[in-house]
Amino acid sequence: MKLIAWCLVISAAIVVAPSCKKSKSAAEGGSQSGGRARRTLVGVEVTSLRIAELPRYAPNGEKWDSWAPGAAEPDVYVKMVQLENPLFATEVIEDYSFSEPVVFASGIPFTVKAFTTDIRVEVFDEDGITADDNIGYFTFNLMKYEKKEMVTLSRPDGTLTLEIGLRWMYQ
Ligand SMILES: [Ca+2]
Ligand SMILES: [Ca+2]
Repeated sequence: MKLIAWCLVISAAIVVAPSCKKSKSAAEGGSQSGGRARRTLVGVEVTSLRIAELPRYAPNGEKWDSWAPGAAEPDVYVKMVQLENPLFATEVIEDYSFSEPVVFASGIPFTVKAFTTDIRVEVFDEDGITADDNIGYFTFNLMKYEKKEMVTLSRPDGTLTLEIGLRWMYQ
């Protein structure tokens, strides 16, 4: 009985061995032919830009344009800067009413090519006569958000929140 059992094991091993070898070489071949270069990130498209929260009052407690009777609300725009070079600027939304989020459309979408470089995003109230009021800013790096569709930048106290929609472009 023992001898027969061994024979069975050996013959099974002979049957299995070539098939093992075959499947292994097939797997190797598969990894070679399927070894296309990994997709490389070539750019990040900003697909949307909006301000969900904006402080109603300047640091002095007054409205942003308290000097302008009848038009005391801010004239909002956003600038993006990389290494002190302008990357993008939105249109100005005049006398923002605070009734709904600020949604920018002009020039959007646009592509960020230097996506590993920090971006400073600044929110302003345009004034014209005097220097524009800097409402607030954030510095961030896109690579911290890789593959995410939205970056939300928010002050700890929640008074200023920016939402930036993203599309990741691979080649
Ligand atoms: Ca102002
Ligand atoms: Ca203004």
